[in-house]
Amino acid sequence: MQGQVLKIFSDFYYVDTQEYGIIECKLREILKKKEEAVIVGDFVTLEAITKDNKQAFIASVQPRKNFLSRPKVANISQAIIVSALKHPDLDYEQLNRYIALCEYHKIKINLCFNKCDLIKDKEIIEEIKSIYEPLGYSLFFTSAKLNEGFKDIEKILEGNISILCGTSGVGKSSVINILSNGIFKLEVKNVSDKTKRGVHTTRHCEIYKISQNTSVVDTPGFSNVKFNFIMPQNIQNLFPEIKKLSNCKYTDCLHICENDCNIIFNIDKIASSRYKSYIKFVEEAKEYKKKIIYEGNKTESSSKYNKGVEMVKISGRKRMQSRKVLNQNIVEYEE
Ligand SMILES: Nc1nc2c(ncn2[C@@H]2O[C@H](COP(=O)(O)OP(=O)(O)O)[C@@H](O)[C@H]2O)c(=O)[nH]1
Ligand SMILES: [Mg+2]
Ligand SMILES: [Zn+2]
Repeated sequence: MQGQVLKIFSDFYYVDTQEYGIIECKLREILKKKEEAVIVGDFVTLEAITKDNKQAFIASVQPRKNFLSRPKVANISQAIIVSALKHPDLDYEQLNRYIALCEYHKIKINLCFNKCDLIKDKEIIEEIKSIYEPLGYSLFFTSAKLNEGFKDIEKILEGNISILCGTSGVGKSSVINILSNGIFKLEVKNVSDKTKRGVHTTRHCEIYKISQNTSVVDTPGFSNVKFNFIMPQNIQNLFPEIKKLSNCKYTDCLHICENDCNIIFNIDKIASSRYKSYIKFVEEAKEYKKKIIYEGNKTESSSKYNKGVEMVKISGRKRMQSRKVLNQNIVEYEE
């Protein structure tokens, strides 16, 4: 029997099957040995199902079409990045971070701007449109409070597994409650007045099936994703508008302060908030590059501290012989 993992809770895997609905499963020993052997969204094969069809074991996992590592979820067909226009205020860098992350995973991007009921002047909507429409993303303006703007989102959900991501408090769970037409009643927490941020209520990734072939994934607000896993040179691939103009004189141009840079030449064509995020992510990626170079250079397996400074301890085999030893060797040889 086949099924899809909808959620994981401690050692239990809740697998949706066509035949018997949701079955509580455990992993076969062989799968336990592998880290992340089974994650939310995986299509799995079940065996040893109990007589009452309520429990089983996961025997194997089908190859993943794609997967996100933070939050851990597999086989996603598109992302809906949710932001609030107010409470919390729209955070362009955070939004660009999610966009870049989805670009990195090659997941189709849709942008949902929620809490439209809280803004009086519509200027911000025009600004958002001017920045993000030219990038080719679909934009949706919604109010979960007034149940407005969801018709178009419903259309794009059909037949897809859509992940809702965005900072905590922007209204992801409220949006899912509306999209599920009352099937689900996810817990929604008040945004704390002090910080205007939501209290974390969604702690795990979970797939909600709205109909047989339509699901949405609620994710915890994860705001601390950094681009410290990619080379600086590759950040431009996550920004369609920068990538499009990146035929600079030097192929390794990072488009920050180089001469003959086509991006800097065309800087008025790029939204300043987007370019600012680009530079920030490049800086984060530089940390990764430094680490790679450092680890590539050190040839030992351990390091030690000397007066608080980390010293690389080079293994005997790879250490260059000192001149003194070399000379001694020569002397010995001559004897
Ligand atoms: N005014 C207004 N408040 C909203 C809207 N959507 C959600 N909220 C409120 O925002 C808070 C956080 O919502 P929640 O769905 O838990 O956000 P999540 O952390 O992204 O899942 C709750 O107090 C919701 O009632 C909206 O469209 N307008
Ligand atoms: Mg939530
Ligand atoms: Zn350049």
